[in-house]
Amino acid sequence: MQISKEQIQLVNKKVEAGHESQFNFLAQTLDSKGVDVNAVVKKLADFQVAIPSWALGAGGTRFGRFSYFGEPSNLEQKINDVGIIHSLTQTAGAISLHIPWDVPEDYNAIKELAAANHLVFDAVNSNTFQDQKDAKESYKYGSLSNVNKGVRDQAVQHNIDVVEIGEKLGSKSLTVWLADGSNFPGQNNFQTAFQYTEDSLKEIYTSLPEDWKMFIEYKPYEPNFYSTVIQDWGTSFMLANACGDKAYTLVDLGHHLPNTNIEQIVATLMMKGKLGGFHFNDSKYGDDDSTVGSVKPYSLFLIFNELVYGMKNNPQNPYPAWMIDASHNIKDPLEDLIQSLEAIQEAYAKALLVDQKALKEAQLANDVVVCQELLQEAYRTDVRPLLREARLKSGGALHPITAYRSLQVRESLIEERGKYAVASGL
Ligand SMILES: [Mn+2]
Repeated sequence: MQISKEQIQLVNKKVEAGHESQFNFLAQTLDSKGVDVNAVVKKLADFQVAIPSWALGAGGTRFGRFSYFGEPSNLEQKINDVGIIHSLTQTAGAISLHIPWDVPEDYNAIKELAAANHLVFDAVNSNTFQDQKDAKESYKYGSLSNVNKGVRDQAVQHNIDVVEIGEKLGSKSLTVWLADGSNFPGQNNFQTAFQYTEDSLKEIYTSLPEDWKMFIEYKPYEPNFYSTVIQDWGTSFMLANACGDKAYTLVDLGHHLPNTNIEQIVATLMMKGKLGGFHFNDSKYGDDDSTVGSVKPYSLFLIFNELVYGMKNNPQNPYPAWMIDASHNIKDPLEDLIQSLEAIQEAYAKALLVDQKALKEAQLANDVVVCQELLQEAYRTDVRPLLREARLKSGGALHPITAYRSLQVRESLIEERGKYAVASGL
């Protein structure tokens, strides 16, 4: 199923007048404060977030998985789903593939399908956290850090194969996330595990094409519960530096212990030119994979405040690769992703409204109260009319969730694919 521009226009018609008056009022208010509203709207329209191929079906926990009907069961259907989200939101112009779950059979056909859906291929993700069918070695005790050289070699080769697949699709980056670690004290030698990981990453890095980047993701726990080899941003940063200029740290919002100051991590990495990628989600306790902005929207805003500052003031840092990394257990995955995109855009828009000049002055004067007022002034602005204007200008839906439901997208997908189609992946 595909959604046409005409269908979206028809749905928009009913709410266009209301939007216009709300937008004009906000634009006037912001204009009087010296905000260049058109520039903000353009930035929102340009901001694109990749959707990972594994987020389109129902996820699950170790206790159970509750299927969502009409899930995409092959790569073509996954691309179609992202195309649907993109046509409604105009914010999801890229897809991120997981190998070996999504190896294309016909590369040209897949590239054509993506292009027809106005999508590009974002980072490719390797998988050394599961054993693959007919694999010679097992990752039960780790992959790039394994004490057995045969296992490490297999894991390195897998990453090289993933890069080759990505090259055929037009991807420009590889994301490495390791499940490596230990479940019990004494199980691993920390120093050896780190050294093997560094050596393995360097080997992968050597095979990286000239115009590619390698993102190194960190996580403090899970699936290993005593230690992980790449536990935090500092470890990832050390490994990226050991590899070279094309290696970067990737920040995943869910991969932090509770109350970690993620905005400060973002600021430090950007200052050092090493923030390569960013994974959005939200959580209450840990890596909960919840809808972006559903639990801690103010934290997300503070993080975006640093991202906006970094994108403006840190030319040494490349433009980060944005991706949603979440899993949906009880919602329609497409609706959840639309909500996530809205929350990302909202936090971004609010961060763009922060009066950076006044903030700098207040910081220099040690006026703590004004510093807080300036951030909260931006945060308290209802920026949703700006998001709607950006979508309207790009041909998207003013209210994507309402449009998704009134166009009966899920019903059509179930009709097309059958009720019990199950997404490939985890
Ligand atoms: Mn992630």
